[in-house]
Amino acid sequence: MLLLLMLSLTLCGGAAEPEAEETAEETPASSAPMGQVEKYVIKGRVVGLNAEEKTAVIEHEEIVGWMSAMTMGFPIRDDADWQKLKVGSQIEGTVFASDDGFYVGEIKVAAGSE
Ligand SMILES: [Cu+2]
Repeated sequence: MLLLLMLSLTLCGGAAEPEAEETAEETPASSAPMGQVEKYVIKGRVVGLNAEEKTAVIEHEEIVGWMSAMTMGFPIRDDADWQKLKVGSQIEGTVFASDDGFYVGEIKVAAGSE
């Protein structure tokens, strides 16, 4: 004998969530060439360095227009930039983002955290 107990829970209250006012993202009418590079200001602290990959793990503040605050790895292309970095460095730089990926350049290390 088989006893099937079906418990159906419906948690749908039907109350519509207030819709967040969305600011429509306006894409410039096809005037942007492919492979366009976007630039964003990044501020944060270096919490890890991977010399093999030449990536820095940066605990970054919100990158306005791109992403919220988090800790993540960023490729560093410039040797001059790379040599400035130490774990613990407080940095400010520019994220260059394109269809090919992203990297951090134009790095400035805050005085006292070199
Ligand atoms: Cu991030």
